Amino acid sequence: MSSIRNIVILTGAGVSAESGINTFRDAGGLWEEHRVEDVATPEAFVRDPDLVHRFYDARRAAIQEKAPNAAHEALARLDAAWPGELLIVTQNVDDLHERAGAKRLIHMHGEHLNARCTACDQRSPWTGPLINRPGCPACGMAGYLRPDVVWFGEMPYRMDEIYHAINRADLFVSIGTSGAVYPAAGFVREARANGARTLELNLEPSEGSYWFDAARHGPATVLVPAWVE
Ligand code: BJW
Repeated sequence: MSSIRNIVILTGAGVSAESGINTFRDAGGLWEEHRVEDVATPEAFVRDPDLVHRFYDARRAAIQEKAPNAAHEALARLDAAWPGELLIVTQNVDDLHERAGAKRLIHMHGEHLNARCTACDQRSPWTGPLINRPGCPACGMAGYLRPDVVWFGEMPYRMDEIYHAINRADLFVSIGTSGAVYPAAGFVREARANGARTLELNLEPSEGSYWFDAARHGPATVLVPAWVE
């Protein structure tokens, strides 16, 4: 890694799988016979908010019992030790990267532990099951609280910062993501176009595996510590 100074690391559900958090598209990744595309949309929330709240309440409760694994911990060590620029961009809404100690981190698809008001957009900490009636702490009774996550058709968070980092990266590493969801699935091409080396660490070849200079396939708790050390 001697010629490498700036690193961007994209993570997906596969990095948390060995902590016991289900991925979206692997076997068992469906929920109550709904595809994620059918519950993770603004239209689904309008159509059946109780269903969407149950989906997120169940996942939020499950996540709080889980702990970071060796992959999260290895990335946190790299973050602490790396002298150059480094950014972990996670698509995950769990908090396992920060619980492992990662600091240079962006949650591009939001965070389970926040709620957001549909009227004023203010974030507030999640404090319990989100009951589907108005009651935003910031704007009073005008807005409904929704999970502070990015659904299909919505703009992922902090995209300017992410593209800025990708455009400066010497190395782009993708860990535990299927490459099925954009814009994250397009980051590897953006990084390549700007001259970065690209590496995939995933259980199996992802949909975009073709775009990476190198790939290692296996469990994240094995591959990530081996790559970091
Ligand atoms: C392991 C492992 C182990 C397992 N070790 N590995 C047609 C073409 C292109 C784009 C579109 C299109 N039609 C619509 C779009 C846009 C749409 C999109 O991408 N749709 C696709 C279905 C095609 N995207 C959007 O709408 C996004 N917004 C947008 O595009 O805005 C406009 C824009 C334009 C330009 C720039 C910027 C913006 C928003 C997408 C929001 C996604 N939201 C979700 C839900 C978040 C909240 C929640 O958590 O509920 O995000 S959907 C879901 O998928 C979640 C994930 O973050 C995301 C990605 O999933 P991930 O992490 O890859 O998980 P899996 O399950 O798919 O894969 C796990 C992988 O791990 C597998 O490969 C396993 O092998 C591996 N694995 N165990 C290592 N132990």
